Amino acid sequence: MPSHAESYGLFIGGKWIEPPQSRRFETVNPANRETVGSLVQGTTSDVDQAVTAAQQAFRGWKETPAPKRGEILLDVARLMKRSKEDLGRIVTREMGKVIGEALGEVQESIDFIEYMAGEGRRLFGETVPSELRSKFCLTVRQPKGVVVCISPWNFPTSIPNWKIAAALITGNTVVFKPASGTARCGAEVVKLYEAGGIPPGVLNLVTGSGSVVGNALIEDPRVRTVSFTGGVDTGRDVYVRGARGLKMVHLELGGKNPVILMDDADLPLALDGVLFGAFGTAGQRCTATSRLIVHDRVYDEFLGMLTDRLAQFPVGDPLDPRIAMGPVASADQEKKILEYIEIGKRDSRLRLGGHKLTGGSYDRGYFLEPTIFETKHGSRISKEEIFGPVLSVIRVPDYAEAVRVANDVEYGLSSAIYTRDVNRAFRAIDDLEAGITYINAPTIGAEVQLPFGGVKNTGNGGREAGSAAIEEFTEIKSVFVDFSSKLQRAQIDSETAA
Ligand code: UN1
Repeated sequence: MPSHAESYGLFIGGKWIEPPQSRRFETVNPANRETVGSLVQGTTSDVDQAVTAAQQAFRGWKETPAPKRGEILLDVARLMKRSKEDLGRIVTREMGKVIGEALGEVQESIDFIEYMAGEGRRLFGETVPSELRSKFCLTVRQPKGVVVCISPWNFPTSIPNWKIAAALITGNTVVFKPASGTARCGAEVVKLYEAGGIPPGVLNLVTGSGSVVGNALIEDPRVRTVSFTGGVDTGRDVYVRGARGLKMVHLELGGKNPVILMDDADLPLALDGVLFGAFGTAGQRCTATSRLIVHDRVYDEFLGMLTDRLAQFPVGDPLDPRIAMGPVASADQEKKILEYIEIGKRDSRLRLGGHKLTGGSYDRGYFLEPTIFETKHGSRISKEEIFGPVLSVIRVPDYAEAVRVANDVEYGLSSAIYTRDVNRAFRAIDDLEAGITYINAPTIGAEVQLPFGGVKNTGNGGREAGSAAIEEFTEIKSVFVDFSSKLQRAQIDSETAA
């Protein structure tokens, strides 16, 4: 797996192909603007071929026993372990997150693929009693068919794997479209599945724009399920397009994740958590801590601790293991975050940071200062997703107000509370409107064996990862086996059956 700029075709029907007259696009390292990958700008005809290949491969893959499908996934995981360092470096070079986090992300991919391989020997259904004698009732899980996976740039290997491994173990075939900005990572993931022995057509890759490739995939009538992670506006559009075809559309969208810091919290512990939650991945996680809701009694002390530590927060080359925060992922990201910083300056108090970093090697990339605003609940920066290293700090008088503020946003992905009061911690599990709640830990860092997703505008009610991943990609069939050798009519004969 070389680390210089590399060129990829599309992967359709088990072959890497270069469509005639195809145009290409390049991905760029946000730390220094070097070219990282060259990929095909897919067209609607490429989409058509990929869906055809996936459809043709479906029956064979569905009929492959699930434990055998799991063995292939285990081989993919084994290969990924072997190339973890190389893949991690590509993640860092293409996306900009620091190398430790990139390796963590690749590990998350490996963990999930292994977890799903094990599912090949479970895929549990239910057995349920019948109201009639000599009758047996059960459910079985069946694949949906051709599944489309559209993934974002912020977790360019693990989010694709959350989708692909779950879709494959359950017997679906896949067409995968990675975010264009990190499409090389997507292609590298597909290469590992190819090397692990995935049969032709079972996993296909079409790179290119959302407006051409993404929309054509979502609208193809042969596709029954779309799994999408990305921004809320795009997600809404994906949902509407899918709805026209009555498709199952799985959405993982934004967040405005709060950490509540109570007056009895372990402040040094919370400090480490808030720094990691807010500035890890330069704040570009759906789960990033973007609001810190602090009890009045510890507000000044904690803000002092936070700004002291951030004054020595190393921002720079993300391949250097001493660096805590790399660049933001692209010029577009930088522009949007700087716009939010300007919005914040109008109605909030800029406490730290707020600038683009310049001089020396900073000039080659998209480096921003970690930024802290003191704001009031209701300001735009306190409510809108910024997706960058910008933390809004809000002072509250008590727990009740902290929860009110935490919940009064359109999203509900992750949430956290720091407190030593066990009753309050359990109360918060009940009170916080979010798909994920952490007690005495930051809002980021979900583990793969638990469901992942959120409430309100974070999605449309589904979850991925954990046991929920199986729900996402299967249809449930209810089966009634009558071994009485006579007609037994449910609801009518149940009283008299013998
Ligand atoms: C995301 O930000 O879209 O919980 C996914 C976490 C990671 C996954 C984040 N395991 O922060």
